[in-house]
Amino acid sequence: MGVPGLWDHAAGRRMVVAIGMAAALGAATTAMRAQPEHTGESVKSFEVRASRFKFEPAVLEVTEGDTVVVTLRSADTIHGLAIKALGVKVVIPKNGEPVEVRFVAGRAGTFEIACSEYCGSGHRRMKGQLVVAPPTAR
Ligand SMILES: [Cu+2]
Repeated sequence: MGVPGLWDHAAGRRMVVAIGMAAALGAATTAMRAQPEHTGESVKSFEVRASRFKFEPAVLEVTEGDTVVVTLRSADTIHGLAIKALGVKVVIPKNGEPVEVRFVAGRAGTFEIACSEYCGSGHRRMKGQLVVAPPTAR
């Protein structure tokens, strides 16, 4: 059933695009009326544990426009969290003290999270991802 499956998938994609356009039109109309936005923008909070040589969880999923609050703790030494594409950078102290970083996920895409403090032999592979989905109609 490979071919019908593909067709179904294509139809699904077209549906998603149509919904997206309807949402964009809706947003424009809303803006003209100076009503509050209904794009689902919200605060997304995460607790991330940093240790040699990983972030847990490694993948953070949010929606464009969300305010992202990440509380970071190190399980061992000094680490850092940097999302270069979004200008985010914070040092995570080694004593397990929580540090909070807050930013707005201003654009959709997949952005690399890297450790910004040299923490040992695996420092370069200490990576994560911030996945910012485009806004959807709700
Ligand atoms: Cu590190």
